Amino acid sequence: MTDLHTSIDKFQFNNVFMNASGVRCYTKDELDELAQSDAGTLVTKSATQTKRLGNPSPRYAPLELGSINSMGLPNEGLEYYLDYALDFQKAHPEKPIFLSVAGLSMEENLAMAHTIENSDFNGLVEFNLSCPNVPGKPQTGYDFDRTQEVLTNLFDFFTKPAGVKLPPYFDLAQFDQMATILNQFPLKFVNSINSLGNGLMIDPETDTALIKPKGGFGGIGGAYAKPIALANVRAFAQRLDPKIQLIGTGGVTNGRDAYDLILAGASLVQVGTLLQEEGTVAFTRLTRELRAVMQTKGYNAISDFRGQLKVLS
Ligand code: RRO
Repeated sequence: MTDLHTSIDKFQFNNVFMNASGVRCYTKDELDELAQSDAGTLVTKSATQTKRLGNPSPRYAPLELGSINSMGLPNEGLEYYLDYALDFQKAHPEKPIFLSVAGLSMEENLAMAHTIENSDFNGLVEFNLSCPNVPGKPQTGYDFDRTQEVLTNLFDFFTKPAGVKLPPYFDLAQFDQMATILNQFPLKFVNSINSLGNGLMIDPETDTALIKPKGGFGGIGGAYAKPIALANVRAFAQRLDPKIQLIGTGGVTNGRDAYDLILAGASLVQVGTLLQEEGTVAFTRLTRELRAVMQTKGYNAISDFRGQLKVLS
C-alpha cells in the first residue's frame, strides 16, 4: 500500500493533504469537519488579535479555472482559534495542527506571537505575510526590508515551531533575496503560495466586476495558480536551507497536481479553491488519485520522489 505519511520538523502527518488557511476553517464546526476528513492535518483561518467581519459581499466567486476572493481577513480573533487548538491538541495528541496569524501591523503580529509563545500551544504557527485583500495594507512579503524586520523582531523571543506563508514571486532575483532573508531564521517551513494578488474578473452579462471589495480586485486561486505555485516551491526548495521545509499551495485539482508540487519539493500540500467548491470529500478523491499516480510510477512513499523533479539538460 502506498504511504502518504510526511513530516515537518518533528511533526508527523499520515497524509500530505490539508486545507489552505481561509478555506472551511473559520468556525469550530468547520475545523471539526476538516479534522474528521481524510486530510492529514488542518490550519485555522488567519487570525487577527480581535474578531473582524472582513470586506462586504460578494467577496468570493468561483471562476472557470479557479476562484477570486477579497474576503478581507474575516476571522473570530486569535483567542477563538487558540482555544480551539488547545482543546484539539488535548483530544488528538497524535495530530499536530497549524495556527495561522496575520496581524495588520508588525506590532499586532508580535503581540499575537507573545500570546502564542506564552500559551500551551504545541503545534506549528504559520505567520501569514501575504494577505492581499486588506485595503491600504500592502503585503509584507513584497517588502523585503519589512520582512527582515518582522522576522528579526519575532525570532528575538519566539521559540515555538513556525513558518511563513508567502505571496507568489515572479522574478528570480526576488527568490534569491527572499531566500537570503528566510535562511537567517529558525523557520521550520515556508508555505508557498498565497493567492495571486489583485486579479480582476468581469461578469460578461452585466460588464460588472464579479466581486464587490476594492473595485473588484481580488486574489486568484485554483488551476490558474498551478505553474506559479510549482515555480515558487521549486525556486525556494533550491535556495532554502534544507532544514526549512516547503508546504506547496496552489492549483491542486487532482492527484497529479499534488504529485507535481511534491516533485518540486513540497512536504505537505494545501488545498484551497477545490476544497471551497467540493468540500472535505475532495481529500478522499485527492488521496486516491495521488496514490494511483505513485503506484504507476512505482513509488511507495512521499520521500521516494519529493524534490526529484527532472529538467532537460
Ligand atoms: O481573508 C482574505 O481575504 C485572504 C487572506 Br487573509 C489570504 O491570506 N489570502 C487570500 O486569498 N484571502
